[in-house]
Amino acid sequence: MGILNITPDSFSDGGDFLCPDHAIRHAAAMVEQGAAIIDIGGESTRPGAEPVTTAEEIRRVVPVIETLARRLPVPISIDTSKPEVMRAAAAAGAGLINDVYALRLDGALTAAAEIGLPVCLMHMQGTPRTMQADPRYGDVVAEVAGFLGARVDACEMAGIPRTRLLVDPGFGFGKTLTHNLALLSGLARLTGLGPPVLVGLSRKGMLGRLTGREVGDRVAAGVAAAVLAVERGAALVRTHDVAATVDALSVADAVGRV
Ligand code: 7PM
Repeated sequence: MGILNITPDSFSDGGDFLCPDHAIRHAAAMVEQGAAIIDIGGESTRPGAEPVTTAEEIRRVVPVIETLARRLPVPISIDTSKPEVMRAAAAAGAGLINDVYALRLDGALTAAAEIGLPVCLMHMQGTPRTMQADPRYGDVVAEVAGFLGARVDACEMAGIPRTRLLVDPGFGFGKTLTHNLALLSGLARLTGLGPPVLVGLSRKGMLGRLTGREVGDRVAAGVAAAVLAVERGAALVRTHDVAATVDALSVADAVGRV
């Protein structure tokens, strides 16, 4: 899954793709490099980020989704938590809803059920503004698995079948480095929930903490993390660095098939 941020403040590619033409070229390049899904976000979810209005988020993403859905041979995912944005994105041709709030905002569960698209449910402790202040868990893997299992059940009750869901531990979303490492190490326990597991590790702070590198120099670290995640059962990898990740996962996949 290649990341396309249409925001002026995204932490690793801030503002680069606000211009629709540039965004479309970048998405097409990621598909050529092997991306199977393009994930479009119009609201930054980095720690401390200020929310954008629904109208502004729709204004940013809808024109890009309309164009990409027509031109690209892969599904377009909409990274949003707002029901109105989910509806507008689906009408524009999106094929997947990626929600860091796991459909917990008012109206999101109903909207997603009505829309009928697949949904990625992500774990987050707290809110993007405050989540990194002092995250705490007893057993982080058990708590994340418990949360995701409960959200899968809530979706089913609302009319979204389990077969339409993905789950994601939400690396960096209300987690210390220790929590993130425990989740990566224990990722296989999430596969027991049933839905495919998606991971997003690309360029994140945990990789910076481990390598001492700035956000633009974390490709190797992110690729290593992606391989470890896939070895532990991840089915999808969300990344800024599609070419390098696809190469590494080709090797991991070949070895996994022996
Ligand atoms: C800190 C944390 C900074 C996260 C930036 C981010 C994910 C996502 C994002 C993820 C799914 C980023 C982000 N991360 N959706 N949206 N999983 N499903 O790295 O890990 O782009 S935002």
